[in-house]
Amino acid sequence: MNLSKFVVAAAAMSISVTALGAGAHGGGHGHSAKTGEPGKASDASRSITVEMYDNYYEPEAIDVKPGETLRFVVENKGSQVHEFNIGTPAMHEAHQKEMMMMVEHGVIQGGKLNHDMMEMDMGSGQSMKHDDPNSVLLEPGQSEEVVWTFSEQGNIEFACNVPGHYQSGMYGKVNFNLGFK
Ligand SMILES: [Cu+2]
Repeated sequence: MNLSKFVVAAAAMSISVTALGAGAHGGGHGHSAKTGEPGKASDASRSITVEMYDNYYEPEAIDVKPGETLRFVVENKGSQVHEFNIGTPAMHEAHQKEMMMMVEHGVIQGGKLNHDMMEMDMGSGQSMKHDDPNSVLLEPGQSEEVVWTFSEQGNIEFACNVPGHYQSGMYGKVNFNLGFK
């Protein structure tokens, strides 16, 4: 293989690895230090119901004590597929590109998820499964739980990264509040 072919192949490969890795975005990525880590329901100090609509959350913000474990009961009350994802703004931005790919591949179709497509092997064991512990992706009417142990501080938002939703305001602030009980 001559050099220019190699460069093209390498470039193509790095794009697909990024994109597919994104689709599977197998948990962690070492982001956990910034936002926290998956928690155990038995450690949760509170349970918070988060309702998702088109395109906003109720409540619009959450107060947490530094290091607190919360159990979120996430309900999609909208007519579109929505996500509840705990992360930094930069993580959400990166995840929006992955979700765009899920739309382009027909994994997310407005108010429906193509579960067969999500399971499909995209090569090298990668799939478009959406199974990170810091997020749930729900069809209208679905409800799922997320248990998360928050870090001590940080710039953290819960957000929906379905294309266009974050931009139309579907995110909320996690406020670290020492005095919060
Ligand atoms: Cu949404």
